[in-house]
Amino acid sequence: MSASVPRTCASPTDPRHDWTVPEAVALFELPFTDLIFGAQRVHRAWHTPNTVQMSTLLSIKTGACPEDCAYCPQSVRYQTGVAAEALMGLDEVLERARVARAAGATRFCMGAAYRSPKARDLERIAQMVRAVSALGLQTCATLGMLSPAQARTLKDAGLDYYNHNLDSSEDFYAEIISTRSYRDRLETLAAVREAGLNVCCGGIVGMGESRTDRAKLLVTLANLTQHPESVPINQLVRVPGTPLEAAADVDPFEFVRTIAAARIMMPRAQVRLSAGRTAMSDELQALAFLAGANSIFYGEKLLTTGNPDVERDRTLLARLGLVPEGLGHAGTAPAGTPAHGAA
Ligand code: SAM
Ligand code: DTB
Ligand code: SF4
Repeated sequence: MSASVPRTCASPTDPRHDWTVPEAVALFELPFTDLIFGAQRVHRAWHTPNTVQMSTLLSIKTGACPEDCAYCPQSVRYQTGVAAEALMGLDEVLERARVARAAGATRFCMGAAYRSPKARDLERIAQMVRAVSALGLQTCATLGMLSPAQARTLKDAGLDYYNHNLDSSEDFYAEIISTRSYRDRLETLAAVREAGLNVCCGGIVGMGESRTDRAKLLVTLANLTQHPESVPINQLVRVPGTPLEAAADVDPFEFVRTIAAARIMMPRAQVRLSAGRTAMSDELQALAFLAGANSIFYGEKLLTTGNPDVERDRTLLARLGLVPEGLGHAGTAPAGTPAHGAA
């Protein structure tokens, strides 16, 4: 590995949890090819190369959210044209899950525009989790803040992953959300972990945050007692009507650097090239895979905004020789295990 990429593991099987902000910033500051090379080395030591995990999203409860997240089209405070919809019925959710499975997704992620779920809704969502799980799909939910008891209810229903993003550094967070704190988010993550669920937690690039904010977000994630199993890196989708509708472009290479730093700092995680792909060229997405992304959101829609259509993604993966997880592959390393002495 390039001498300038720091060690990534405490031992050959245990990733580091003692990252400092200067170390993370130093990763971002590496010459681009050194950073990508370092990320690719880590990626190949811990994961089967050329395999991409595919998650399909479904908004099961849309809009009218009381929170004020400045990026979000679903906040009741912004005029974004998103029509509010009540919690979806079980049959429709199942139908959408079947379509996702037939298209090749292995994980189905149900998102709800809640600050936190009410007891009655959580019971209905637990039923959805049971039913989607019975289709043989991995299940994920993102429903806002959870208490420890709510997290256990979802675990008991068979939920595999819970998504709850930190979004940015603690410092920058206060500029984009006022209705709940960073600490609230960390408490939900702790409840999710405590319940035995896999953690899906990442952030958004392009909200006006600095490189240091991006580095600090990754340090917070990488220094959790256990790294998130899944780390979505979203590029802001600028939705008209939200406070961030005119946020400045971020250098695409900075987005790729964020993916590479996440890969190096959390070697075992699935790093997801998440929202924002409709605005990205095929070449930029290829760079993100080269930087260690090994997961995508798959299907025409994210929650309320667009995503590349299935055919386009299949073509892109085929052009790059990337194979959807679950369809067999050419590589050798089992996921999450260092294959040849990651250092
Ligand atoms: N309401 C729940 C919550 O906020 O925890 C779950 C749904 S919320 C839409 C899930 C995540 O989507 C947010 O934390 C944020 O990271 C991401 N997101 C929302 N709007 C976005 C946008 N315009 N661009 C990129 N990511 C976005
Ligand atoms: C995540 O990190 N990104 C997804 C998922 N987790 C829930 C959501 C992206 C939402 C983009 C805006 C929208 O479609 O409403
Ligand atoms: Fe509500 Fe989640 Fe959107 Fe924030 S990100 S406004 S909590 S739906």
